[in-house]
Amino acid sequence: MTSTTVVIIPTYNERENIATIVGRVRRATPDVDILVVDDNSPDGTGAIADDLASTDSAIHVLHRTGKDGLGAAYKAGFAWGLERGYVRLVEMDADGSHAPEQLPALLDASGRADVVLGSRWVPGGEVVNWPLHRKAISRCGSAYARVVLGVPVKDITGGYRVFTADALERIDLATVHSHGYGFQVDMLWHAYTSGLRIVEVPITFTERVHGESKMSTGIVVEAMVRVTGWGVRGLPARFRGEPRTAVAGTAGGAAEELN
Ligand SMILES: Nc1nc2c(ncn2[C@@H]2O[C@H](COP(=O)(O)OP(=O)(O)OP(=O)(O)O)[C@@H](O)[C@H]2O)c(=O)[nH]1
Ligand SMILES: [Mg+2]
Repeated sequence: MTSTTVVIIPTYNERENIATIVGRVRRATPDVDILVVDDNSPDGTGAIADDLASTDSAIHVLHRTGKDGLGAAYKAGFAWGLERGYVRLVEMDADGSHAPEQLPALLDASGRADVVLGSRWVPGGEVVNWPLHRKAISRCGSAYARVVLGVPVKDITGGYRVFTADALERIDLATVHSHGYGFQVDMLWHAYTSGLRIVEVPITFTERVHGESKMSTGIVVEAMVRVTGWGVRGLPARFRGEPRTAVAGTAGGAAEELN
């Protein structure tokens, strides 16, 4: 292995997207490896990923036996990457919502942070092709989690992130239990309470064009219930005023201490 960074792309029925996203990552960041984590997609995504890997040694595929949720896929991908000694591990969706062309800015910011969040809701960030109600749900979800958990970041639910290996080792992944949408909030909550330095970098998020969304009301409700539970459990520590570190910044901009 020569690369120190791996982009982990979880897939479930992403046949129409997988080759495009892998190609874009390779072009945007030629020095970075890719791990596709496929949950035995019925549409054959895993076989397409195998074909891509057979002609490019930077591309790897982890096959899992069945659909087990985004969180489980990422945890398996993180374990794979940590075992192999990568120092930066990136989360990216397969559906084109996260532009690989913006990855260099995120990687750049990871030089001064433990966790970099690609953020839709900081100045310079934006969302393309989302109806107003979807923007409202996402912003309200982030705002709710921010207030209930006391985590001072704008985009708590986003899934375009860079973790250092050290950060993942400090987060006890075995204690991150959420499977679905809540996984991203859960990871951030763990990162924050572990005292990790968190930076937000603006991204342009584009709604998927091909394939089906795996978002459901159940996933959103799971996330809300869990967030409320963590918030209640975290209250004593907040009242005691226990210090936590979080840093927010923008691409190229100076990091700003938030608390
Ligand atoms: N391996 C694996 N990947 C999954 C699973 N659920 C979702 N994914 C992948 O995780 C990424 C994000 O899922 P999306 O369906 O795009 O969820 P979303 O971004 O919240 O919703 P939309 O963009 O509206 O579709 C995509 O690459 C999916 O293929 C799963 O159970 N297992
Ligand atoms: Mg998506």
